[in-house]
Amino acid sequence: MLEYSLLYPISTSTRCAMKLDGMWKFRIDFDGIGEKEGWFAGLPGNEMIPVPASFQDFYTDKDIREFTGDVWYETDFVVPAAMKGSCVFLRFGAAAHRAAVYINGKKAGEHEGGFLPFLAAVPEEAVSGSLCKVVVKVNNELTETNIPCGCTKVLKNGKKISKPYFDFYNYSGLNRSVWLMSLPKASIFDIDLTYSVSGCDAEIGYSVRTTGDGDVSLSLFDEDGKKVAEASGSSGIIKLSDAHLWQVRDAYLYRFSVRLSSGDVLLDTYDLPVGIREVRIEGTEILINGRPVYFKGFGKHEDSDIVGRGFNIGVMKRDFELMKWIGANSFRTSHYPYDEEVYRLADREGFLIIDEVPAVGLFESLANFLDAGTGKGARSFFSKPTTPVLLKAHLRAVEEMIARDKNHPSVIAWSLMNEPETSEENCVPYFTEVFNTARELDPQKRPRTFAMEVSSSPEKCQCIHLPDFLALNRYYGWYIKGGYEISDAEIMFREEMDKWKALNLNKPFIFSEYGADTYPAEHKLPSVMWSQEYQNEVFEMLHRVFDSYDFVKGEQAWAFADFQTTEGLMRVNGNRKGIFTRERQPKEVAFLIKKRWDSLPLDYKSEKRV
Ligand code: GCB
Repeated sequence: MLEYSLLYPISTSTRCAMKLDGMWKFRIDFDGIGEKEGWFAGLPGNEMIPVPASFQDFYTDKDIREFTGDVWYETDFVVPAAMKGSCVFLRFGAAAHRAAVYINGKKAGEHEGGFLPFLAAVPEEAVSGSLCKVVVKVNNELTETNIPCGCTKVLKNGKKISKPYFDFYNYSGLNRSVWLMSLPKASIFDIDLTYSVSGCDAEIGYSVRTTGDGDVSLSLFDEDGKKVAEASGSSGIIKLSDAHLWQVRDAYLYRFSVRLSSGDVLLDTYDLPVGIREVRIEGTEILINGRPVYFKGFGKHEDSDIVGRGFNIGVMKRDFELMKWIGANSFRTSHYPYDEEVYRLADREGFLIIDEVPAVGLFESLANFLDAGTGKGARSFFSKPTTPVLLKAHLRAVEEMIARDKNHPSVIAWSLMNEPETSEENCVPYFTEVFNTARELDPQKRPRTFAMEVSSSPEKCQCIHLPDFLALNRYYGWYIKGGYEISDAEIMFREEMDKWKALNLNKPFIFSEYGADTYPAEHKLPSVMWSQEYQNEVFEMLHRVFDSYDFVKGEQAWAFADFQTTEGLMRVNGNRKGIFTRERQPKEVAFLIKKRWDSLPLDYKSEKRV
């Protein structure tokens, strides 16, 4: 159980939440002297930087952009009188990859893992209305004992460099909002919800965990603000006849309002948007409210110009508009859980999310993604002396992700790893523990999966039995037999699919990645690799294969938009497999995909089609 509540920060009559976003003081610890010189009590200099944002792309100096080590942030705040008598916290949406928080010079919290929130308690003496100082030391070094995996190298000139085992730039810093928030001494700590839907009738199972004594009661309001149900007790079942269900791209959100009281005194109250929907897998079908769904969408990144992986609310809005335009209904939060705003908007818009924990780079190779298409053998990642430490960090991230995201109707599955090494038996205990933990922690017992690279083949993968549906990342026509050899790529792809079919797993498959790098300015007749025309050919070929296998129940193209990566021979200022450019404009292939997705019914290929 987590030591603090990860309920999204909101203000109600009993709790306050305010953002501390804006310009913070900033200092890069080039010489590793910050600790010794007591920077935790206040930073030297006057350099300022926006929060939330990655620090890398603001500066013109490459030594800053590539800096690997500690960077320090500082701001002042005052605890408002309204928070007096409450427990006061700072809540960090994310600090990549590890952080230590100091309030008025004293350590107030620390956290490892760069994509999930954590809280630091504001000490009581600071809650007096006087000016407080928060200093945060953020470290961005990659290791094999935390996720995402990578390492740090030292150049001959003594400077450090990050070597990710994954294909996205190691953007870091305070990438998400920082909140000052207060909770009453007796408060609502966590809420679990489960749904069972039968026709128009629904049962909502609830369980509310509190700190301190008090009685729990709750009300359910519809979108018009009308109360449709009430209940009391910390757990129970609400029955709703004629429920308005949350459907794919047709969302409906009730307001679930929880109260904790002692007699007539209201101790705490919390409101949660709730979408009533049931997720089930039956044979090769993925069912939402009993209806088969074919997934259309993307693997994405949180990545944009200037702010890097910093949350950018405007870019988020544009991304949702583009996904609606192209006819998508889903996405995977590759390769880490995204900002909470993304899930809130997906709840509102009716998108399905496969929520991915940041377990990427679990592969004995300095660039896992380069092996992703080649099937190149690799030594196991899961029998090193450091494996138990890695597993602990991985399980903690699973716990934090599920605690944070379990109540979003949009979240319909967990992706527990991206492209791990699976061909040696010693990965099985590791995987089993991760899969079991997710099942145990999720009150809704949502489907679990992991994204499989090509060496996780029908013959070699040792973990096929674990996922509830299979998610394949495949690059036929790009890493495998690209260009004029594309006809061989199609044959090889079909051979692989025939082998999956022969296994008769009776589970749904989705393609969680496929695509081709394309430079938007490049046109060529006849096509060559990297041209717009070639990206179209690859997608036409892949679509033909997807359409030939009924157990394929979805396609999520790689990637939604071009994104920044570590520089190298394989990347032209980033990964160019975007269907949209990094500026969020369509490449040619976007029109081809739109035509297809607009025409595919939601229950495409379902045996239950009427
Ligand atoms: C993959 C990885 C993804 C890469 C992609 C590529 O398999 O999961 O992170 O960006 O391949 O483009 O190589």
